Amino acid sequence: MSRPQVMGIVNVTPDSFSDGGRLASVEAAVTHGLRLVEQGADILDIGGESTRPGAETVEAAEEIARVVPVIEGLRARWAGAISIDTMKPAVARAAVAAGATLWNDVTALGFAADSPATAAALGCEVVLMHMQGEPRTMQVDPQYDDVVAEVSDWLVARAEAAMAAGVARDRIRLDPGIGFGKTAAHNLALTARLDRLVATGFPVLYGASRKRTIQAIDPTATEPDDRLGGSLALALGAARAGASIIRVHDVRETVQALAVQAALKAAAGRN
Ligand code: PMM
Repeated sequence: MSRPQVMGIVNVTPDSFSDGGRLASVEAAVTHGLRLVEQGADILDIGGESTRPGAETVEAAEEIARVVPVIEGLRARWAGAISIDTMKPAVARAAVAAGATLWNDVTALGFAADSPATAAALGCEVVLMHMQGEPRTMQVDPQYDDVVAEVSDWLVARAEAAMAAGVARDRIRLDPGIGFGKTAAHNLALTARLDRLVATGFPVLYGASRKRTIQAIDPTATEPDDRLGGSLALALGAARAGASIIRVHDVRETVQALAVQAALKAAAGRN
């Protein structure tokens, strides 16, 4: 029974450098990634710059120093798909040279003028994500007339721009960007009507793991760690709508929930 692919999140950001220095944090990130693979992750997403609301930006050289040793460490021990979560072409180039196979760009190849040409030259898979505004200020007052149509139309236009620059159609995945310049109502509408994005024909990536939208529904879930139940509910909804990749922190629980949903669907089909 088919289920969406599960992308496990491996963050390599400064808080993980607090003690032991960079080498210890590289080892910790590689160990964490391999644990996610054991738990059933199909793809590992390596990120060296936080894109959380209010986050500050990082220089390319620093980002490369954070992510490349982790990608090399994983590549030496695992043959599966490795994704680099970056908006910078220089970081994407270094990551692909180290063994990454997918460029996950929250700016949909819009951050740098040479992003689309870089993606074309690298020939890797590319995730084009929708964001309104930029991480530092995107949650101030997001506005849409019809969020579902606007996000879908914008992403298809970005896909066309990428193809015009030479990116092959079958390399492109689209992502509505849950939490990126959106209210909780916007995020719920995008999730409930994810079928609309799936209908574009591009594989869809969906990521709502531990995000604040869950707290808007359950006000007691003030910490990211409190949001597992909501994360699973959103992942299952996205899978039912036809998402191809689900990006999560809690791989084991998500793989299990998706497997149970797929088994229920199969059982319903037999009766
Ligand atoms: N969310 C975050 C970071 N990168 N990439 C994609 N494609 N889609 C997302 O929804 C996404 C992303 C922020 O979440 P985190 O800080 O919990 O990783």
